[in-house]
Amino acid sequence: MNLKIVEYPDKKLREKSVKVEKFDEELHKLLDAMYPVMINTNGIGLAAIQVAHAKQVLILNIPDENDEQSEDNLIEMVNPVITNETGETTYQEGCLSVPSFYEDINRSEVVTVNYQDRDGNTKTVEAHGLLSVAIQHEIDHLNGVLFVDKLSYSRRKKFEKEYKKFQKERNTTKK
Ligand code: Y12
Ligand code: CO
Repeated sequence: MNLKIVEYPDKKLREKSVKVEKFDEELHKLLDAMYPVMINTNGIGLAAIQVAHAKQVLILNIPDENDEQSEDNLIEMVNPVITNETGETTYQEGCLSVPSFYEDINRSEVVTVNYQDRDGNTKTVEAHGLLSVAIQHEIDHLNGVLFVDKLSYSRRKKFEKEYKKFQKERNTTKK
């Protein structure tokens, strides 16, 4: 499966992802193909819509205390739903679909998430810290929401201007 990251402002990123009903080989192939895309681009989280598949699927691989990513810590979530959220936190977020931009975003501090694994088994996790923030960021993707949508009017304006400049510069330096 050849997957390519969809980048802002592509309208595909605004699609609402559909609930997964079949936990079959096609789902497994998608999950397997998403992992190298995320790792090879230094990502810690990736939703299926970011590789043009509108399914309620996301993967996360949070670096350990030595700042290393291990496949042992890979979390695959299918049909995730936040069932409880408490507190507030601010984290500087980035997104593989919005390359080169990092912004402080306010989120819930702790979230409880119900989801299914690749075989359809039901799981629950209570997430804190970066895992909590990354889960909220990725679940937003399943609803067509991007972290830049959460910026104030003035920060969003500034972002749009800088992003256009970034895209232009990248296109002129492309071989
Ligand atoms: C805070 C909240 C949520 C997340 C999870 C999703 N974001 C990422 O995994 C972002 C990765 C990222 C990687 C980049 O590096 C490359 O593309 C090589 C990057 O830099 C550039 O685009 C130049 C930007 C974002 C994470 C944190
Ligand atoms: Co993202």
